[in-house]
Amino acid sequence: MRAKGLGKSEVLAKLRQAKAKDVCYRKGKIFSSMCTTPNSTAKRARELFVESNLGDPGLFAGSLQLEKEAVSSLLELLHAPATAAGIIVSGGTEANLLAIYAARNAAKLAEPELVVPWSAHFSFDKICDILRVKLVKADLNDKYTVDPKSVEACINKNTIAIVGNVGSAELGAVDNIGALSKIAESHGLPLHVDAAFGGLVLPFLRELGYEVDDFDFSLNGVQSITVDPHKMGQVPVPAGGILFRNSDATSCIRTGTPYLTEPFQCTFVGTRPGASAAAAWAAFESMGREGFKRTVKRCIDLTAFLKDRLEKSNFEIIAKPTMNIVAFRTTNSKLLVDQLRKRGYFVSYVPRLDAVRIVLMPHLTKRHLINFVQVLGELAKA
Ligand code: 0PR
Repeated sequence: MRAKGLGKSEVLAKLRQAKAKDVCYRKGKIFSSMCTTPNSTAKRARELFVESNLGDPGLFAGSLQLEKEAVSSLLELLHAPATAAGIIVSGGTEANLLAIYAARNAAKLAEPELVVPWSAHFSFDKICDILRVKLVKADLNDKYTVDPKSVEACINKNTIAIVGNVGSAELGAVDNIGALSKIAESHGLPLHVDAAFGGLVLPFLRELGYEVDDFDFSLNGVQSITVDPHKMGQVPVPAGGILFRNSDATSCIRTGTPYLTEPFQCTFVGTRPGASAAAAWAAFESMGREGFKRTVKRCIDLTAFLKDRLEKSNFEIIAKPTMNIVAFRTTNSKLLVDQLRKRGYFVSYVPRLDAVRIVLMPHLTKRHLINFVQVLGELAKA
């Protein structure tokens, strides 16, 4: 650290220099991220609540109120009963961690196992390592959704919970949560739904008239849901969400905090930003269902446009997109991703599918896609 501090303007100049090296969503070259340009009101909320620490909520009653209200909006959207509860956390990883932590502690088994789809997000690898739970991966069918028969075959006396995807990270694939819910109920197991991405897409797709099967608390086996405001909620990072059907579930993940303003915490982290809750609240209030519907429609229309262009260029689409993620294959997908990167484009290479993944987030426009497809065409010819 320097001995004598710099003036504010010098510090800001250095910050601007560093910021100039970051890629900006608005430039329309980030096709690999599930995050996006934040909602402007949510950004302002973040600034206003920058001091707030919900790790010690007795000091920040206003922030706590906003967290409760933001959680209520998510619970209502996902058809939770009155017994439900939730927390705004740091992201999908912490949300999934808390769900599995609660399931593991409730089950009290010596050799716990968790059944997840083969397509589960890599956060479950971390979670099972931390919690010392054996990770068991169920097979997928030809639509890249989990095969319920395989899930059932993976269940044994050590199983603590099963997980379903509502928007797999790689393809946006939606598992048959109805079938998983029945399996969970028949085995007396909790079903955790990872809707980190899809939880703020599917409810609006349904309102737009798309056929969407039940995937949330309307199914009795669903005991917890991850749904992240910092993905399709357009809330600044970090803002994740974990929802429990029954607030009793949080009693399994309580840690005593004897000298703080509240007697216990249920989160993995201690000090945590009230600004995340305030920003989520502000995004939900300022966009409302209408705003979300508009955003989702735009992203879905962009997805259909891109899929059509990719097909016309003879790329192999991996699975019919269910939401705003499309993946395709070409003779050398990895090389294509590297070449795009040299042209300033960020797309994901998914090794286990040997595919290129594109996430159509709200920061993208049709003009960006037209430019992108043109570059793809040039690379294909070269
Ligand atoms: N569950 C699902 C289904 C996810 O897609 C993700 C992250 C998580 C859980 C974990 O969430 P957090 O990263 O919030 O803890 N999905 C993105 C991915 O892995 C995360 C991401 C976002 C990656 C922006 C890159 C990026 O630029 O693709």
